[in-house]
Amino acid sequence: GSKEQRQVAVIKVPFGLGGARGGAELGPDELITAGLKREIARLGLVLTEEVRVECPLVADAPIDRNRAKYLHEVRQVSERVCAEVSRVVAGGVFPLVLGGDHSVAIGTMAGLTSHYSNLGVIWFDAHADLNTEERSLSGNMHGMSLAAALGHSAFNLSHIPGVGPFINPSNLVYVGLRDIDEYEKEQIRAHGIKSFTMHDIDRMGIQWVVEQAVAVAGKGSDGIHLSFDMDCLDPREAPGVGTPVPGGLNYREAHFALELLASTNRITSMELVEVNPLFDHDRHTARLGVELIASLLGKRIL
Ligand code: 6HN
Ligand code: MN
Ligand code: MN
Ligand code: MN
Repeated sequence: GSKEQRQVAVIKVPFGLGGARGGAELGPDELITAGLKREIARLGLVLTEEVRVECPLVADAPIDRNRAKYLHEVRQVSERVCAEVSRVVAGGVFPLVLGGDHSVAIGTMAGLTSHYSNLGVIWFDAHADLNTEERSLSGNMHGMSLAAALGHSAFNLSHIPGVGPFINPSNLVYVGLRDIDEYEKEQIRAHGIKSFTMHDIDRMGIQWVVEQAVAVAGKGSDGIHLSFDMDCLDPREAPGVGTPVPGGLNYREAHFALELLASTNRITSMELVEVNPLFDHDRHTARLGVELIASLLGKRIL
């Protein structure tokens, strides 16, 4: 509710080993430099703390022949993120997690499930992030976060200390999909995961899509997590991401979506991931990320 949104804790996760190419580990600092704390203050919110989760920058093992690359590192970071998110939520504070590549969402969701018995998840992304170690074509763990959250992959939420139940697929909903692997398509169909692709947004409009998404994620759930992968945006709006896909959300669609979510007062946590300064220009993507977080935290035009 709105009471929980008055206090915000920023949890920075400078981790990039789950991604397709390096640079996502620079995301948290880039978002801070782009003015995130100033925006939080302007909104009249209390920033209770700014935590930096210690993350490995290089792999322990020199080469990773596992199908899940850097599994050891992802697991370590997941445990740390889980502990921080869990502690923040227990204190009644809104957790704002800054990635990092999208594998950090494993730890975020683990921490949230320690508090919420039936967590809804709204996943803004060009990708479905449903691959398993066995079926991933890349081995990159940022494409496996939701498989871990649903319990489909060998490494999953249940391996993280302090975790609660798996995410129920009926309370998971996608917005912005446009690049889905064959195995992921099968999984979406098999589990009946509600998916609003770019086609659906074109057809129905972002307002209708967001209203439907809140209904799905909110049905019978005691909290709704917003996981926001910056590559849901069109690369012309957000070039600084690791895995850009043409044909994404435009500037106003993204803002309007987060303004609508804010107005529901139902979002209980947020993470923003995949800001990659190495592919950006003029800090454009991080600035947009800050603006979008502000919209979710209640910023209005007038
Ligand atoms: N992300 N489906 C592709 C893979 O490698 O599994 C892309 C994953 C992208 C993940 O952007 O968070
Ligand atoms: Mn993603
Ligand atoms: Mn993505
Ligand atoms: Mn620009």
